[in-house]
Amino acid sequence: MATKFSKETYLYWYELMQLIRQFELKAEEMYKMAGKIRGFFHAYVGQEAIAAGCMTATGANDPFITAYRDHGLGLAKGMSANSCMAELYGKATGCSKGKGGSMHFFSVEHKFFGGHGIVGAQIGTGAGLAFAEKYNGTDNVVLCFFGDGAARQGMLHETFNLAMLWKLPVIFICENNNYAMGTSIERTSNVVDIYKLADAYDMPADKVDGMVPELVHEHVARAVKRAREGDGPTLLEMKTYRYKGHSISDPQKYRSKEEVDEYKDQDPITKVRNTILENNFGSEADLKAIDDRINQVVEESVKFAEESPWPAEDELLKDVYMDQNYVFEKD
Ligand SMILES: Cc1ncc(C[n+]2csc(CCOP(=O)(O)OP(=O)(O)O)c2C)c(N)n1
Repeated sequence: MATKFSKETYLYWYELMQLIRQFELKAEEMYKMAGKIRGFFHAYVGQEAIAAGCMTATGANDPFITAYRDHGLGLAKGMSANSCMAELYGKATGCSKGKGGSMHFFSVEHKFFGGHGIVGAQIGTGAGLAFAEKYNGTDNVVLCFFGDGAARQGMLHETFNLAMLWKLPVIFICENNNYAMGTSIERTSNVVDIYKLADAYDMPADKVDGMVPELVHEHVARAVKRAREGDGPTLLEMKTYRYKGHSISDPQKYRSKEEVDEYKDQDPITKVRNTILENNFGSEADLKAIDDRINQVVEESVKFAEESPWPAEDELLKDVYMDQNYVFEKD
């Protein structure tokens, strides 16, 4: 069967998705079994096809911004596994100097603008990044990711309105994994097709199978073209699923094992792997070589994190925003 995408694209997708998956599984192990990582931890496992398709449809200069489920997109943008694992460990060599942790990956160099803990806040900030790109006369397009839960925040509506009015170069990507913590999408609104929210602002929108990197790429590429041509934003609702709980401490009583298995049957890594083999884009041995390489990168990141120093004491208040005229401050 002929494919629309090249051998190189499939091999890139496979390697990136494996990197994200193996990084997350290793980090979870270091959290749960070894007790090396503390605090919040939200895994991207299951959602990798979105990162893969978005990467091949954009360029290195196109900024990404997301919520706290940020490990996968940070790695996709090219942040090193070392700097990401060290951040989870809270070490000085982490991408946020060990002071952000899981929810606050950040790298200006890689155009990855976080990592945000306030649900929906990054929707407005993402439009702000797009405003800056337009103001500076670049042709960069911002990819602004948020969950189905965040779609219920008022911030989305104010942002959609201004982004359309000002034709900002931004693509709003709702990673609809069906749950906001333990609350299913049906329990949050009568409108369960999130892409329809764009109608109120005349914003082009579409629903995409987020388990299929080919479809993610095609839709994002189309939206990127529109944005680069000055035609403004697009909303893409990507239907996906997280195999793990909302966070590492989620007992997952709100869903059945059968439901999780249903999505695991559509696993994008397995599907891309099969496409590579069926089209002779690579052999079993080639794929094993990729798996081994990823394994080495991830193991090395653990070693790097373990051997890295803790942040120095004088780092404690550096880069921390403090309002000097804080009204409630007592002296
Ligand atoms: C403003 C705000 N309200 C509530 C929370 C608590 N909270 C953290 S994650 C979350 C669920 C968000 O779900 P969704 O946007 O679908 O993202 P997902 O976790 O599925 O990626 C909530 C309510 C928060 N962090 N910020």
